[in-house]
Amino acid sequence: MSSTQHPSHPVSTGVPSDMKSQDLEADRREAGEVLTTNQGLAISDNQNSLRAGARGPTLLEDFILREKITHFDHERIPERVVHARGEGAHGYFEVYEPMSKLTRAAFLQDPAAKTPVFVRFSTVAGSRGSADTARDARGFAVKFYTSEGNFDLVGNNIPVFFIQDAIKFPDLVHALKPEPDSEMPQASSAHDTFWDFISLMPESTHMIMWVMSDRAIPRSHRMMEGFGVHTFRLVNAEGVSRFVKFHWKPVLGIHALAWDEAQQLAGRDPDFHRRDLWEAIDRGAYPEWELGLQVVEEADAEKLGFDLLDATKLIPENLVPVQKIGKLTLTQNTDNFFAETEQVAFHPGHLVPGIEFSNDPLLQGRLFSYTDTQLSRLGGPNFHEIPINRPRCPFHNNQRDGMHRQSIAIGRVAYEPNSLADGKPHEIEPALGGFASVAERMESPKIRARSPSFADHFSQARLFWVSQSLVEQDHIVLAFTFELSKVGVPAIRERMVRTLENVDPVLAGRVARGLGLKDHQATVRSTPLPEPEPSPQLSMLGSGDHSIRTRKIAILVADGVDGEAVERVRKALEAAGAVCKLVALTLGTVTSASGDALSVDHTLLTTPSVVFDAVFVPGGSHGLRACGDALRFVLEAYKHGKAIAASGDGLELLDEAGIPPETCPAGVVYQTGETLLADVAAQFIDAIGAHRHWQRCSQDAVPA
Ligand code: HDE
Repeated sequence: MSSTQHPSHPVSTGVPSDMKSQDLEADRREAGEVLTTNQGLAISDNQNSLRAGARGPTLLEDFILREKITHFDHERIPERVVHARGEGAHGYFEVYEPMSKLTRAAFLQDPAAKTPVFVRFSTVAGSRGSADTARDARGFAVKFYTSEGNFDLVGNNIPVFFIQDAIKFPDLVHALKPEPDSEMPQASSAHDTFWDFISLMPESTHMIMWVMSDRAIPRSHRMMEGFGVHTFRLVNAEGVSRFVKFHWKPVLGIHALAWDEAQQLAGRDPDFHRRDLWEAIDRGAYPEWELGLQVVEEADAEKLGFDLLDATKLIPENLVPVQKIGKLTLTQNTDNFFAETEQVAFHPGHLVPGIEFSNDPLLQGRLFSYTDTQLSRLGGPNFHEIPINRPRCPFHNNQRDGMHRQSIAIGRVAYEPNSLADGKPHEIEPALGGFASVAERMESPKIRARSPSFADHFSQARLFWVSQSLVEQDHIVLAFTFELSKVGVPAIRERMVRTLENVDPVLAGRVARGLGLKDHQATVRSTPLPEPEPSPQLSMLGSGDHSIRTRKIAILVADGVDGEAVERVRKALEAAGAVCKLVALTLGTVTSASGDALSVDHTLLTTPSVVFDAVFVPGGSHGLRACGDALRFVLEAYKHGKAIAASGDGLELLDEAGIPPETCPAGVVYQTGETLLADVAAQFIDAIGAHRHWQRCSQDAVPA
């Protein structure tokens, strides 16, 4: 089979050929016809081990049994110590314009070129099998297979980090992970050790504001931003170096789940984000992000008012705008999760000429950690030969041997300088493509100390708070209240509320009330808190173009349903790019009022409202009114702020669920006597485009 004919990689989709995928072709294995051992011996009986008599003991001689069981016994490798839960996909990156003014990186020069990428999204705290929708930062790691070697942009969906120095990372992670005596709780920061650490580490305040915001419960990985977090450098061919922050901007906008929805999804569909990405790519709705840069001239770095080397700080976009320079498109799911997603090894030190580090002490520590961790995770120093990690460009050096070496290095020369191999492989000067570090002048004492420019821990936490809409602030208050209510030690709860006083007294007061801290007094300050200019880009509200592309809509149906309403509304939604699914009491078909058979996609038994973005209840489906699952379906959709539409007597189901039309709730569309189905569809599309009608979510009285 030729490389372009692999069954899961059709060439007819209009997708440009993915060169990394072609590179992997030699490693793909079809199932084959005859079952053999790993040595190629054909197997005649895969049902019975070799025994001394049918009821006797198994013989040690049974090499077929031993090979099979031994391999099975060693199928697992250590999961990632952080970011264990994740999913990956292939795609490509295109730059819009040559970026030679800023960088000599070859993959950022040619708008006609497509650089293959592999991307892995992850949560941080949970184990490999944990639920996708935990409240957590998300990893956003991109491997670019460039002509000059692999470049890895190993970022998160939050632009800042908890700590300023890598030496605190093991402490942070030990506090966050399940507590070591009980191994509880799984994939959750809502426990004593985490908040003990956070409340004792003021530098974590900015990041914790982000983690308590809806950024930490994305609707989809396709709808979240990515950030390189640290300050990097771009270096051009003249050797001019500038500071840069990397951003990924999702074309579909930035959207979040409701917290109650996220918790339910953890049980109803723990693979929610993985499934969402897989299905979108599978049906050709390729996820896209634009790569953005914030560039700061070295001479201007001091004028920012904070230290660019401090990973707890971001550059507000109203101070330095993000220039979009290219687009990432994911086009292909993996063939094999283990071979690709589990074995991919990212490293912030995988660089190409023209991109460099800064002295951020967090980044500097990461440069050590990522190779080191692969040694225990992937079993030795040859993990770069694993197909998913192998650069696409040639690579030659004199490293030899080690566990699991695949390549067969030819010849007797494995050293440099040499004359026996004509001096090859040899160095190459920077002008011809060799990597050379920026010659930064260093004259400093050897010292263990934090720069005084890292001392302000609250200004940007406050900037984040004041930049949020009221609804987003409400969600932050609720998240703090939720998490701290799960903390058993009162002193930790109180200490955290005191930390929040430094961000905003109203925030601290509301959380204190939520925690039942009746004696809480606002801190008396000699100087008032600063009043930063809000930075609109820090708010998620209003993000995106109100498009409903790729949104999942449930249409609740039962026998007798108004088939015309189903088809007209479905057509309009699908024309706008949404995905519609018919949900009924059982699988099979339902019969419409006019006698047509409509195919059911899901049942109310298996598929709750939390896996959808909106719900349409056409008239005629009377059988649903007596069904508790159907009532719960619409009530939950209502509680979670989702768009709901009803046509004909479909509104009776809503009424039955306690959603009365006369209150005209936001985002609920009813067909009244005069409204045409086309108008219902148009209003419904508008309501879905608003993503969530958050004002409804605060109605605690709704029992869903
Ligand atoms: Fe990581 N991090 N990290 N990290 N990180 C890992 O590397 C580490 C940090 C990030 O999908 C590990 O291969 C240290 C910041 C992502 O495979 C490990 C420090 C950011 C991923 C590691 C940090 C990240 C990791 C575990 C503080 C955002 C998943 C497995 C100095 C910019 C990559 C692995 C994937 C994974 C160490 C802080 C992002 C142990 C020591 C800041 C997206 O090497």
